[in-house]
Amino acid sequence: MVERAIVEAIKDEWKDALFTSLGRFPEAATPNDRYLALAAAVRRQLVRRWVATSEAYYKAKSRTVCYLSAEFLLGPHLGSNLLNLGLYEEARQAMSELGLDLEEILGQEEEPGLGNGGLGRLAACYLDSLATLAIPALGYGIRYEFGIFDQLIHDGWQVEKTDKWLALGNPWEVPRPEISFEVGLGGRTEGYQDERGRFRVRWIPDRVVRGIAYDTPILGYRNGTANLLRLWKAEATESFDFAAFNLGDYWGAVDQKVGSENITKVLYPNDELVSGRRLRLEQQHFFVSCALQDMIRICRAKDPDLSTFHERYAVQLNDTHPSVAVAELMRLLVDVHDLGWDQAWEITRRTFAYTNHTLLPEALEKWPVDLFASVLPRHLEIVYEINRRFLDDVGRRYPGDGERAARLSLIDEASPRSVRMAHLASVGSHRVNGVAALHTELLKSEVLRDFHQLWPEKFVNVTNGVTPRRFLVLANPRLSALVTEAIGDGWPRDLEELHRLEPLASDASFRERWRAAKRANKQELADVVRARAGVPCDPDSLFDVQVKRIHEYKRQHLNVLHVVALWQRLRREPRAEVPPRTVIFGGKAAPGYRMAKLVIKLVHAVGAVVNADPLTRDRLRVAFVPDYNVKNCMPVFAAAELSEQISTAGKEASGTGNMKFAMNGALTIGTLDGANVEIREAVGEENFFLFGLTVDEIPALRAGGYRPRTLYEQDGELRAAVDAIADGTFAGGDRQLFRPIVDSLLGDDPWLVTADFRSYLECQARVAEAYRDAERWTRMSILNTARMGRFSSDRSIADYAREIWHVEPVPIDPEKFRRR
Ligand code: F58
Repeated sequence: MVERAIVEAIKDEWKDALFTSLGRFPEAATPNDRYLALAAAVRRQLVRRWVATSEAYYKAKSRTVCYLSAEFLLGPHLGSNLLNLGLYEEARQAMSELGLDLEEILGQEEEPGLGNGGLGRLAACYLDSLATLAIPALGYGIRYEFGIFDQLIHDGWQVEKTDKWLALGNPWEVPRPEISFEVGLGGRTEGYQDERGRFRVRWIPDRVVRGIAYDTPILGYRNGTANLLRLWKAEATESFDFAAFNLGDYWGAVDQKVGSENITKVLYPNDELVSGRRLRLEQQHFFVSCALQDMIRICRAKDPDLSTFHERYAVQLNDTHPSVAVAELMRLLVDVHDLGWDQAWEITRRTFAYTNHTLLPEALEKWPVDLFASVLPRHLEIVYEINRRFLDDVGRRYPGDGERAARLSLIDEASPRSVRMAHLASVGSHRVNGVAALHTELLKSEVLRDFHQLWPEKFVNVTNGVTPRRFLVLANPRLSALVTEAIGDGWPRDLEELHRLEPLASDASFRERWRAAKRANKQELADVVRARAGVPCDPDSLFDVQVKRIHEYKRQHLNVLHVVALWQRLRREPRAEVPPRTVIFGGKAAPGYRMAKLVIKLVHAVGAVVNADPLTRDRLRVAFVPDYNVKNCMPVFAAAELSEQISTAGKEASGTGNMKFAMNGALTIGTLDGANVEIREAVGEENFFLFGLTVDEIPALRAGGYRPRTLYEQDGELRAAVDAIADGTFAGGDRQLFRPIVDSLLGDDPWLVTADFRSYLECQARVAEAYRDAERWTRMSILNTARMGRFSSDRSIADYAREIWHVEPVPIDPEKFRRR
């Protein structure tokens, strides 16, 4: 039911904004003006909640969660703000009465792509849930001028284009030039005696940059809460260095300004590879220092005494990227605010908690000591002092065990010596968590084993979750409407209510409607695929989807091998009873990751041949949808029927795409990896397609002298598929192009693609068999959605709040934010 008065108000506010803030009359408005005008109307409602929330938090004196993350992959704001305000339908109506189309206006928004993938998107889901659970919280991060690159495809190859998300203005942020802090870089330290005769250290940086706060309100779901995401932009302390300017060195003067602003220019586009770049360390220190100085400012505004800092703040480190915070808080407390080391250390440890997101060794951050010293000389001294005290404790616990001490040390002594950021984060935090049950177990038994032996009580698991508001309500309006009709409208805030759909899985007419919703979604995606990938596809075929960053451990190439094998089988056995399939890929490759880029090329190359084959084109299609991002993923989750979660066991920390698919009623084909394990438990093993080696089986395989070539020789289908890739079938006869992929499959096979091929192929056959029975498939699909309630990020945040942060909600009085 749309409320008439609200529709009128939105229309008035839209016209008013168009006129007063944009200086346009409706007929002259560009698409961007129309979007900005609606955003302005929505913003008024947002601000009302924002003020009510700040006031409530100010009075409540409750503990505040600070989520420190180098990435927040937010996605477009307008749609989710309308949804959270409960104004979506009213806005649609208002726009339509103005002769405009809401969906078109929503499409105009450039998303803030301030993250690479799962980790950044998780941070965004957590902000959504923190606000929805009315938990006082601030997100702190970096306002990158250029976010994750846009992906273009030229001749099957990825080409990167800079993401100019700010070019047309950003109506959601509020610059706060009065909230700004200086951040030092480089230079040296010196000792001195303070007025009380104590030895102190001061840092004399050789560069100082200024961080300016930019605030974006983050709404809770229809509860009046608006928390804050505070992103920092780097500026020069003085626009011009006047000394240099006056000496006639104009370039020198401007250079310094440009150098400072570079710090927040661009997001590093690597997903799992960490490269030790100076600018990246500067970025990390920059935002962390601004955030901590900001917390101290707020804390001291009420009470100059910092001894209860940890009672006022719970600071979560989203991976090690912000972990220099451990040293920076020590520096601020000891050097600047004059606390003793022991007291400062107690506060620091009780403030921080650390989330690990990876098991891949190449993704564990380590900074060469020389580089660290040249950017953060004082912090290095502090790290050494933390380490000295820590290793003393270790020595007392394990006398004479030098090897253990070397393994635990914050410093890796292997050349070049480096600072192990995961160790700094673990020592400086009171809790360390993994992001899925299996991942946490592997952290305890492998990556952080020695720390777990030292402090078993420090380790907890918090399985990831995703926000159902964006990934179900907004992404899949058809299914959402059906669910609401069946079980009422409480489920977006309490996703466990989806369980009430279970009995409906055996209701034939409900199944029929469920299928109809999915079918309409598939038609919509088919249109997108045709428009954006140039591939027509049959909406009645099985939509088999793998979208995520392109990475060898995620094994898109295993999926491609199946496509090739299926194609060859269809050619061999034209009468084979297998349902038609459309295999859809999407995802970005890190610009420097050659293998990943080659996999993208391979998908296109196989697609070009398969889609053109008159013998098979009605039964198999392959498409790569370019520029996968938060905006583009929505129709994909809504339409998918089969979700590919096929990483090598033990490599995917959790995965969150797996959750988005299953919530939307896709069935998963997956390995026992990351959160797949828990998803399978939740939805029931009979509703999940499992294949592949398990974490426990892999060492035995390797120890037994695993030879991929033997499998290749013995398995005819594997051989034929690999041969086709090798012999130029998909490369116009070129045998060199895909050689690196073939060599990897038959050489070391580091990701066990060859090893898992047979099991995957058989599992895909079971998928095909199940799909032929539409009623059975639909039943499984409904049960998947019904049982995914625990993968809401609301549950994850409730876990963090209870087990790690010890924070309580501060709900907002509805009287304070009602319209008008
Ligand atoms: C991802 N990590 C994990 N890292 O791979 C995924 O399993 C998990 O579900 C997700 O985190 C959330 O916990 C990830 O996305 C990055 O993108 C980093 C960016 C900065 C450089 C290092 C990797």
